[in-house]
Amino acid sequence: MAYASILYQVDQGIATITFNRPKALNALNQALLEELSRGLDAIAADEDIRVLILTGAGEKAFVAGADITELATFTALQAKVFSRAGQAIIAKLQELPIAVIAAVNGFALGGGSEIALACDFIYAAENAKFGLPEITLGLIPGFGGTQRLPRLIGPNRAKELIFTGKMISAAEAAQIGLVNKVCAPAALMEEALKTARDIAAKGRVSLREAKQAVNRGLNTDLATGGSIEADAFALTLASADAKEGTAAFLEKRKAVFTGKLKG
Ligand code: CO8
Repeated sequence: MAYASILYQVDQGIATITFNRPKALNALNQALLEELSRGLDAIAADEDIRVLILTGAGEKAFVAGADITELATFTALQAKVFSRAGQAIIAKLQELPIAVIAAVNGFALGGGSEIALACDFIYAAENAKFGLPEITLGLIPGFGGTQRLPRLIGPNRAKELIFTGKMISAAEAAQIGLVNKVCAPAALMEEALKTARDIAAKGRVSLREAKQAVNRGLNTDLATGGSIEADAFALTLASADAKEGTAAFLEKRKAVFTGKLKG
């Protein structure tokens, strides 16, 4: 399957999608979003993939937002279609039953921040910059930023960023809980890969269920969340990986997870 605006690689259960329009700071146009959607479908269909890492080509940007050149030509209806399509693709990213790490290697602005926000967690290079600058264009975030950012960092901090459109550094982003780890630019991918390898060695079923329990629980009350967790716990207990994990502990050996759905 050919891609032009992204690079798609899979190695030992770890997929990497690299946004690849470095001359436009990897800005999101319709063609790139369509390729991202196809890449996510390919990942969802491959049972061997346990982790996805998203990053940007070049040294300057993860994604500098929606492509403003294209955006400026849209009618209101086209903008709505583009926004809904982007939201659907970002929801697909968030709901992948595997771990998704954003390795933010430079500007993550507007739609770029919104993609990073839909990942399970973010590692950032020291030179990374985050922001939702849409208000400086007379717009508002359209790919879920007004919803995911307040859930992650709280409404007051989110409103300050959305109302001012200002950019924050990787260090500030780590301080407010937007970023898990800040790395030297040259070490970013290796740090993301190290964590990806650690996660990829775990059971596929327990990874999927843990992710779903966190994500679904966040959208409900604590009691309902507890019930979601108990169902997911029971399901994992019945899995081949749980049999292997508990047996390996009792036999004092390292578990080898297969991710099998039966047996
Ligand atoms: N779209 C298109 N081209 C871009 C974008 C972009 N978002 N960002 C950068 N570029 C291009 C520049 O035009 C420039 O091209 P050229 O070399 O041909 O002139 C090239 O990339 C390099 O950029 P700069 O020369 O500007 O580089 P600087 O280092 O001086 O500045 C910045 C870097 C600060 C990142 C600056 O480029 C910038 O402010 N970019 C725009 C950031 C922005 O406002 N992003 C938000 C866009 S809106 C959005 O994301 C909404 C998402 C939801 C959409 C909902 C749909 C309706």
